[in-house]
This record gives sequence, structure tokens and C-alpha cells, in this order.
Amino acid sequence: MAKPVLYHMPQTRGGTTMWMNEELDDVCDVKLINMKASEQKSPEFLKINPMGKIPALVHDGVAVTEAAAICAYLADVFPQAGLAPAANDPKRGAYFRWMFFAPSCIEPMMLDKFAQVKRENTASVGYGSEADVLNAIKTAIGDGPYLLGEKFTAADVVFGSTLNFAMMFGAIEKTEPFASYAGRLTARPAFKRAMEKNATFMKELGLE
Ligand SMILES: N[C@@H](CCC(=O)N[C@@H](CS)C(=O)NCC(=O)O)C(=O)O
Repeated sequence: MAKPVLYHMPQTRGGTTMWMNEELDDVCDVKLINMKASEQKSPEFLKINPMGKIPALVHDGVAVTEAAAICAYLADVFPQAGLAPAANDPKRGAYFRWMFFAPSCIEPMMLDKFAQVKRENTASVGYGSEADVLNAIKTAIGDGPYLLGEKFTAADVVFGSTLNFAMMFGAIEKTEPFASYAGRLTARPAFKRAMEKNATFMKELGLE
């Protein structure tokens, strides 16, 4: 099987997929797209992602975009890593549910909060309200240690990255159980390796 190519830029949502790549023991060829030089808007890259956004993955001639979709895809392509419940595993539903809750609900809530946008009609807002999202995150973490209980999965990579980012930038307070959950994730060797590589990439790009 050809190696997937991961188009990445540190300090972006590419960080989620970079961490996923490390959880899989570096299965991707990582190609840096220098956003400071607007390489994400180059004609070549727009053929891969017409949104002109990072991250993107190309595997066997097929492009996958959206950080959550890339993580779900990689978890399925490399099942030996055990980062996705099998199709007939009853935990598969919760796996997808929380993986996609991050970009569908946590992220828009966070962006509205940053922009100080107050939405009145919670019935037509996909994330409902901030209180709804916080309550659902608590439900998802439950007794932990991970979203599916004892087993760490790609859902934790996506959900955890988003939650961690929201806490780093003050959209969600670092209270329990959020802080302990994020602490368990950021202590993972793969997370640390991804962070170290990102620091090296920034130097390579002349940005640090
Ligand atoms: N929905 C996309 C969002 C990707 C995205 O917005 N990436 C930003 C960096 S965090 C980007 O590439 N921005 C560059 C631009 O829009 O020019 C995902 O989840 O992967």
C-alpha cells in the first residue's frame, strides 16, 4: 500500500491529524504547506482541497479533507493500531458520535464565543447553546478515562484536540472533568512527538 500523504501546517487544525499520524507510528509522508506564504491557495493545492485549507490527505489518488474525516479514514486504513471500533462493534456509534460532535458542536460554539456572537434561537443552532455543549462534553467523558471507556481511539484525538484548543484559548474553562481528560491525552507519547515535530517544522519553515 502506498503511504498516504498528509498536507500539514503546524499551529493549525493540521495538528489534530499530525497527532493521529503519530498515534499510528508515522504512517504518512508529511508535506508542509506554508500558510504564511499562502501555499494553501496555490493552484496545485486547490486541486487537492478547493477550500484552500489545511489539513488534507491524499491516498491512492483520493483526497480526504476535514481533520475529523482524515482521522476516521486513517483509523480504518490502519486497523492494526486499534484506534477505531470495528464496523460490527456496538461502540462504533459512540465513536462516530463524539468524533463528529467536535467539529459540529464544540468548534462552532467556540468560534461564536470568540466572535462574541450571541444566538437567540437555540433550536436552529446546531450546537444548541454553550451550556448544552458543556453538558454533552461531560456526558461524553463520563467516568473516562477515554470517550469509549478504557480504550483510547481516534475519537479522542479529534474530540480531545478541539477541547484542548478551546481550553487553551479560554472558550472553555479548565475545570473538571475537562482538565483531567485533556491532561491524559497530552501526556501521550504520540501527542508529545507530534508537538516536537511541529516545533521542528516551524524552524524548517523559518517561522520560529
Ligand atoms: N473544516 C476544516 C477547517 C480547516 C481550516 O480552517 N484550516 C485552516 C487552518 S486551522 C486553514 O487552512 N486556513 C487557511 C485559509 O483559509 O487560508 C477542518 O476541520 O479540517
